[in-house]
Amino acid sequence: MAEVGRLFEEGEMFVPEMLIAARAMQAGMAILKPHLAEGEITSAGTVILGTVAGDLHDIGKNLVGMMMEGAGFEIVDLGTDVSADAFVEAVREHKADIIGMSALLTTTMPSMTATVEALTEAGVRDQIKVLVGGAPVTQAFADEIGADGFAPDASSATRVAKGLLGIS
Ligand code: B12
Repeated sequence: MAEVGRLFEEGEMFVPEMLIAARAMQAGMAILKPHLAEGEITSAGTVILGTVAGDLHDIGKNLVGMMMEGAGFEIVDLGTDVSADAFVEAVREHKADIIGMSALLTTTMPSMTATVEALTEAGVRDQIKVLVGGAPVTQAFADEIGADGFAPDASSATRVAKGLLGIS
């Protein structure tokens, strides 16, 4: 999947090919997982993923989840139209390391701001890294709302997530 990500970033592979590769990887993981669980292999970390309130786009988010899973992360996918409260609830319920928020509409980007504020109000902001992405989202916007990271695509999302947790 790392190679697929590299080829995607270089413009040699496209979204459908990435989806096919991710699906093949998931099928392989389903076979390997029970054996990996028996061994000493530990998870890279837990990521809560969701498309923010008011937004139903999930193709990019799902791709991010698949790539991260391929890199060894545990994914808790909250789906689409996820409220700030639901993100806060999930942080409390799962011992997660990262929240990954996706927004595809300029009109739903403020839901990211609201979620970061809700995390702070709930007193859990310090426990978790916030990663944002989606076509209209930029590094400048991520900085503005106090997110810890931004990535423009699924392969760099995995790299940034690892960086946030200090994994090379
Ligand atoms: C497919 C699609 C839909 C589908 C969604 C199906 C689904 N299950 O997702 C449907 C038909 C439902 C839809 C509906 C609407 N859509 Co629409 N849709 C698109 C479309 C064509 C493709 C989006 C997509 O999947 N791209 C492919 C994925 C792989 O790319 P991606 O999402 O950007 O994700 C990558 C990165 O952004 C990043 N990433 C994504 N999430 C995350 C999260 C994290 C944490 C990180 C680190 C990275 C990351 O990594 C991903 C993989 O590399 C875009 C146009 C376009 N060309 O982008 C319009 C688009 C996003 N839609 C648009 C609009 C306006 C709408 C509607 C409002 C239309 C309407 N009037 O009803 C509704 C809104 C519904 C809602 N409330 O959400 C506009 C948004 C305009 C704007 N600036 O806000 C767009 C840009 C079309 C346009 N040019 O007008 N849409």
